[in-house]
Amino acid sequence: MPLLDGKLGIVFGVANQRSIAWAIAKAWAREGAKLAFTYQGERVKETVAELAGEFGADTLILPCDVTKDEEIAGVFKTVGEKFGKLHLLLHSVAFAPKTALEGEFMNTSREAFHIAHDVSAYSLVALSRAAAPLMPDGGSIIAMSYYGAEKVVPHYNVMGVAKAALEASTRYLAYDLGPKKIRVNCISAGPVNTLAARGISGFNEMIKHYEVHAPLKRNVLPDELGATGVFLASDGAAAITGQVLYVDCGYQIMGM
Ligand code: 0WE
Repeated sequence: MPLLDGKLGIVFGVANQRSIAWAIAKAWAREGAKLAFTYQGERVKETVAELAGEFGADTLILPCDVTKDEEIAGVFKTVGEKFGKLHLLLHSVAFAPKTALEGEFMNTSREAFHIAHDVSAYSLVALSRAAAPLMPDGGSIIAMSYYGAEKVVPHYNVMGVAKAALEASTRYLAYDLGPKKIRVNCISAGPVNTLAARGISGFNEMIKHYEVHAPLKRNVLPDELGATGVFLASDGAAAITGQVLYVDCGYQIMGM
């Protein structure tokens, strides 16, 4: 029996085939979940439609800029009408202005700080609040994080601060939603070569650094993040909430 048979889910953050959100969505679908997708901006609409079309021509695909309350309300109104309820939500959305990921953290502008936190952290709070009424049977909410939330990773800068806010938000949401049997967890992934990683100077060096220093001597594969996504969504993780799971080939345990 598939692990997510009959589960209804929504996935935020597919941009293309390499997206972590896509790897987790594929794994969820393979285990029997029925999924809706959102996309950010007309530029990726076509790509998401082509990918999500793999699950049938009737797959729900909705626009959502997570900084717009009306768009979030629209998404959950439509999902309520088409699905009736929801069990799974994946948050795989982050953005900071490019200039804030270069140079010194100290020089982060008020505007860049605001944008990074609005898109990458507050959005989890807004999406969870909107999803909860559609999860009367309980549910599993998963957000993607990164090690830069807890230790300094040069140039990750304001994204590290926003991921720290995301992880803390995960804990407070887990407390609020626990009585409703809704679990909220983060997957802290090692570096993955996605669109979000492209153009980040030194990214290839970071990949090599993990191969040398992570206990498993390699980098995490998208399919492995998919498998962790399935686990956290499944009853195997029924007693796990408010946690940050490191899926990073062990890198996070190292002191040197
Ligand atoms: O969370 C991320 C990246 C998120 C991200 C990426 C971009 C690139 C394009 C957020 N905002 C933007 N804005 C853009 O204009 N990661 C975990 C990947 C990542 O990004 C880094 C990393 C790693 C790892 C940036 C600097 C240093 C390391």
